[in-house]
Amino acid sequence: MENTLRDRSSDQMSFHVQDRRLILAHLGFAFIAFLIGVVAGLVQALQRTGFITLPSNIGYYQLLTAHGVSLALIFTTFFIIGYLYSGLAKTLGGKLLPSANMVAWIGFYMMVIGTLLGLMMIITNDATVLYTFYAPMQASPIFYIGLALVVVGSWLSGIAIFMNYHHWRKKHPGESSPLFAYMAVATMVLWLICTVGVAIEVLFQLIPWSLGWTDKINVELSRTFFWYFGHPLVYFWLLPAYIYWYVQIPKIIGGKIFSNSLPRLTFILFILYSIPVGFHHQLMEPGVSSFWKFLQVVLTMLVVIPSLMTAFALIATFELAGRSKGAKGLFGWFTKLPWKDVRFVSTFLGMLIFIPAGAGGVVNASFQLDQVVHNTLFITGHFHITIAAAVILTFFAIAYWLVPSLRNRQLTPFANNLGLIQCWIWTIGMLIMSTAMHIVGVLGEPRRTSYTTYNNHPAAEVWEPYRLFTGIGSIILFLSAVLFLINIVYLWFFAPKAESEVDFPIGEVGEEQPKPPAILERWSVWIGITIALVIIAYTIPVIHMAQHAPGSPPIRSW
Ligand code: HAS
Ligand code: CU
Repeated sequence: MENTLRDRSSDQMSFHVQDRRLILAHLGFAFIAFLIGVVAGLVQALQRTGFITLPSNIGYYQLLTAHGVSLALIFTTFFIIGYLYSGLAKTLGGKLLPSANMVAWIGFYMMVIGTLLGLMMIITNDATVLYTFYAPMQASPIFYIGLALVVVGSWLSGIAIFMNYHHWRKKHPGESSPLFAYMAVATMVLWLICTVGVAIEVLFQLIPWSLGWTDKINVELSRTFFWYFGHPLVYFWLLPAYIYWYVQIPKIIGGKIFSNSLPRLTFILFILYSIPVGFHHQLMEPGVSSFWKFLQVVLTMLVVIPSLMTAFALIATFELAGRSKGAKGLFGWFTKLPWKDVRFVSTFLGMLIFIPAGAGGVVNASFQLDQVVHNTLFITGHFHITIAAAVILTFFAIAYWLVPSLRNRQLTPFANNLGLIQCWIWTIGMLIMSTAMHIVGVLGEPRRTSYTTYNNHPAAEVWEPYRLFTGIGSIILFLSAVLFLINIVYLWFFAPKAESEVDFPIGEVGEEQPKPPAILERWSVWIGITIALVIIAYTIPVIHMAQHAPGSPPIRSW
């Protein structure tokens, strides 16, 4: 009986049972990391703003590491990979390749083991090195080995995605691939090229040094390898959100995808320009001549262009959708958007916040302005309104339909309304917290510091009111995170079963749109140009650093 039920329901399911398990495993693990990350985030924020004092056996920097690693590195990676698999299964024929599923599972388990090793070291206070794990602070080798496992596991996920795509293309010669699949492949191409940097840092510098095989580490070189990875990392977070904005939001708002070529070109530009720009995180560092910094600043400004293309394409999509529903006047389309649908509203709030977030990014990237904001809370504010607002609000929106869709349940009006409340609370909390961080950063408050009044120095006294707002914002955010998790538990286990196939919104391209140029699908060309740009932007400064930067012995700063 049980079996027949399962067979019958799996026919109606929107996903094949093997795919469902794989994707749910990724999402489930991501939500656990989210829970750990937001708890650590709240406690750390309350300490930092002076609201509470921590017990002597828990350190501020330890919590900050747990917060950054669980949310920025682990939650994102698992969620993104799960989401990409889901879209691939949907758009490449309804089912993932069984051989690719095998690879995907191996990748999943490697990432899980790596995460557990890393978290264990953070809990035992042997890896209090923050999410950027800068040398010469030295963590336990187990922490770095854990990181290496996560990276290599994610490569297998990339390979699984490429296998599905390759299989589809072989079966459909001459056709251009479905937009979702194309964008998923582009995201993973970016990821595989950029993670080479962190893999070199971890395998050839951090692990041998932490095992005591080498006494010193070339700090400047390690930071360079890190940021070669660290900047495209932020686009690895952003691009899945863009996939949703380009491919799925049009369907949700009852419109059409604006163009079949523009999103592809956007993603190609991200691959080209997001990688040779890591120096914009190192503008204030010695050991890199200003010519190379300037070159990478120019490339950084170029990587802003695909985001501006996205902004205009989205507004056009909204307007066309509104007009097709009879909207009149310059802004009539605005009223035709689905303001009660959490799948749209949460995303739209993210888009709105991304406008000042992007402007802040341009401030950071401007050589001189970065001197004012570097290493201040302005940067912390910047990355909270990018990753922790624009991206995460989109991920909330995705989770709200993807979880019930995978569990064959309904996104009920109750869950939708709870989701609306939750995403608005998140937005308000984030605006309070991040605005305060941006302002107090310009007033000079450093980032990555535990609570201190600097001996009641007058320069620090002006920061007090902003600390209050930061603390209040973080409490509001935590409340929203709890609501999100409650809603996810409801959608996962308790929401009523769906009677028919659950909606997985995939937009259609307008009929009048031409077929995308074939060159956009010639990956070797784009990967080749990317490698050339990387070589131009990095070779000379890296050789210079390898020859001249002094080494440092390990430091335990906590
Ligand atoms: Fe950044 C530091 C520059 C984007 C994340 N960034 C960070 C760090 C993180 C991060 C985590 O140049 C800190 C790392 C650390 O720990 O030290 N960032 C940029 C630039 C962009 C940018 C130029 N960052 C992001 C994104 C992130 C992210 C995205 C995460 C997801 N960032 C920097 C620099 C630093 C930095 C320096 C180092 C600073 C330092 O000193 O340490 C650009 O990509 C931004 C382009 C975006 C736009 C916005 C387009 C708007 C859109 C929305 C459209 C809205 C619609 C709604 C459709 C140009 C697409 C409209 C509706 C209506 C009705 C109007
Ligand atoms: Cu960057």
